[in-house]
Order: sequence, then structure tokens, then C-alpha cells
Amino acid sequence: MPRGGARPAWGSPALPSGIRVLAGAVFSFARLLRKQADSALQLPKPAHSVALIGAPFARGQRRRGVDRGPAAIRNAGLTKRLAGLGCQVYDFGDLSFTQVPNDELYNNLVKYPRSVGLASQVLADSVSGAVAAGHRCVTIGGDHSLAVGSISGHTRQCPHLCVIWVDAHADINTPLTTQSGNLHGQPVSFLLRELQDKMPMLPGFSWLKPCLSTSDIVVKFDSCMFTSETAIYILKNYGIQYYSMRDIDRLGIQKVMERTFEQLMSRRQRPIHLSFDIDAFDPSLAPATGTPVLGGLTYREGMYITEEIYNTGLLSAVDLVEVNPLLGASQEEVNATASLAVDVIATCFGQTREGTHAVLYELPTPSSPDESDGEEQVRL
Ligand SMILES: [Mn+2]
Repeated sequence: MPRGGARPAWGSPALPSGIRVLAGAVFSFARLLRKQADSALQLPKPAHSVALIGAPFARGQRRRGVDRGPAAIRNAGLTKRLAGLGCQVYDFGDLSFTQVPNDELYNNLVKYPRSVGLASQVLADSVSGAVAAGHRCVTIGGDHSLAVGSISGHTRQCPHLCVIWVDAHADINTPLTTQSGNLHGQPVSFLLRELQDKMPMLPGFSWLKPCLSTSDIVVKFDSCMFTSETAIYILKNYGIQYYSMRDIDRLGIQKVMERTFEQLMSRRQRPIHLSFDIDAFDPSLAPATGTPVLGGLTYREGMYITEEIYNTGLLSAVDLVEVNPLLGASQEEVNATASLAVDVIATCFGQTREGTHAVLYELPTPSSPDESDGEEQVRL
């Protein structure tokens, strides 16, 4: 495994109270000095070390093609875009998942439990290793059942992390409440400690320890109309902070993000795991996905979410899942969905909509000596 890059520092070290003000002044001065030095030398921003992990897994849902998501996102230029933002990208390639023979239904309903359990275990080990080596980790899926692996692997290194879940659905059914039997609609319930007395032991999941509390996660999803009664029950009765599209309409995305960070960071700053399902966007923007829902996020709302997460400086891992190149009605639709995925990830690492300019950029002026000479000659 390639190693490199410094482990991100999560917040400032604790200081004896007597020197807090002085230390604050020193830190500010140091920051000012660093800013001035950077300006003078036109240094790029400090590079993030990013591990890229492809997870071509499709058995958490029923549509063919989502295992081709990593290739589509790579082809849309992800690595180049991240490198252009100053990131040092370590592409670990695609994980290979062992086929599990005779992966029978659990409870006559839940599909491919052993395959999903094993794939998540493999991904958990990879994410854990990448974060331990000092990288920020980008997992490109693949279906959303993999978040069981990415989040549990991430918590091995960062036990106090928090999760922002952006999705058309809440993905919080349990194996006993699911109607479809697809595990990509259930990953959150596997991770939450408070739900464990409602969770059966599924074959393939004996390795998993629930690693999140309900106060560690904020869920944004599209529409109650398409969210099961169970999901709404769990969100409300277990006190999970969530925002539907109606909430986003009512409050605006700026307020929603402000409240998200208040909830997750009010006691202390901590690493963020963003789990982003491309179906959170309106299907007009992300058509090539398995379970689209009308009335999803606009491009601007999506970019605002990831810009704000970048601005915290606390992002530690991202999942970008459910891009399915076989479900676009045309190549244009596939390209649009994959490009959107690249935009989401790039914005997580500093791409802005405002653009930028060189620190020493100067506008040209019309009064240069050459031009004066020219004028003289014309007059003569
Ligand atoms: Mn999802």
C-alpha cells in the first residue's frame, strides 16, 4: 500500500487556560505570516493525500450495471480533477469481491446477505488501512450497501467521526422491515448501536460491530412519499436529525447545513464521513441510477452541501455510490451522471464555483511605452 501525506490534524491541541489568549494571538499571527509567505511565493494550497478505492459491487440491489460505476466515474476524469486541485491521488484500483456460492435469501426475503457482508468486510479493511496511512479516503461504488463497510472501516481509525448521509432515501430499513429485500436500503440500521435489539444476525455480518450512535448522523433524503413508514418511524422515534426536501425548501440549504454542523460539532470538532448517493439529485441531473426520485436536489444545492463540508476542513472520507451506466437512456445521460459524481467529489476537495486567480495577477494598462511609440508613429 502506498504511503504518504500527513494525517489531518483534527482541531487544535488543548492549551493551559492561562495562556489561551496569548496562544490565540500567536496562532493568528502565525497564520497571517503563513498567508503572506504563501502569497509572496504563490504556493498552492497544502495538498490533500487522497486514497481512491473502486468498489464495483452490485448485489445490494436488483439492477444490473452499478458495478460499472467506478469505471464510469474514473472515465469522467476524477483523478485528473483531484490532481488539478492539488491533491496527491493514490488510486488503489478496484477491489475484487469473491463470489459467494449458494447465497440464499435470509428470511425468504433479504437478498445476497453473505455477498454484501463479505464485500463490506473487504471494503472496511481497505478504508481502515487507507485512513491509517494518512489518506482521506474516496470510495466509488457500487451500490450503497457498501457504506456498511466504508463507515465501519473508517470508525476503526476515527471512532469519534460523524456521518452526513445524502440520499433520495433514508436507507434505514432493517432486514425485518424491508419490503424489497435489497440491502442497499438498509445500511444505516446495521451501523446504529441503538437499533441492535431490532437487528437479526444475518449470515455474512458476524464481523460487524455497530459503530455509530443516532446523534452521530444527519440524514438528508428526498421525499417522505417514497420513504417507508418504518424509516420515518425510526428517524422520528430514535431522534435522528433528518431533513427532507420539504425541509430544504422551507429552510434553504444554507440553514440546513448550519444546523447539520451545529448538531454534529456542537460539543467538539470531529472527522466527517460523507456518504453521498447520486440519486439524491433530481433525476433530470442524475438519470443513470437505480432508484431515482422526482424532486431531488438541484445542482446548486448539491454543490453547496459539499462546499460547506470542504470548508470545515474536517472531511475524512467520502462514498459516492449508485452511478449505474447501464441505466442511462443515452450516452449523454450516462456522461452527465458520471460528471456530476466527479463534481461532487471535486467540491469535497476544494473545487469552488467562484473560480480563483493568481495572487499577483494584474490587469494590463494602456499606457505602456511601446503603445505610446506606436501612437507617435501614426501621428507622424
Ligand atoms: Mn442510498
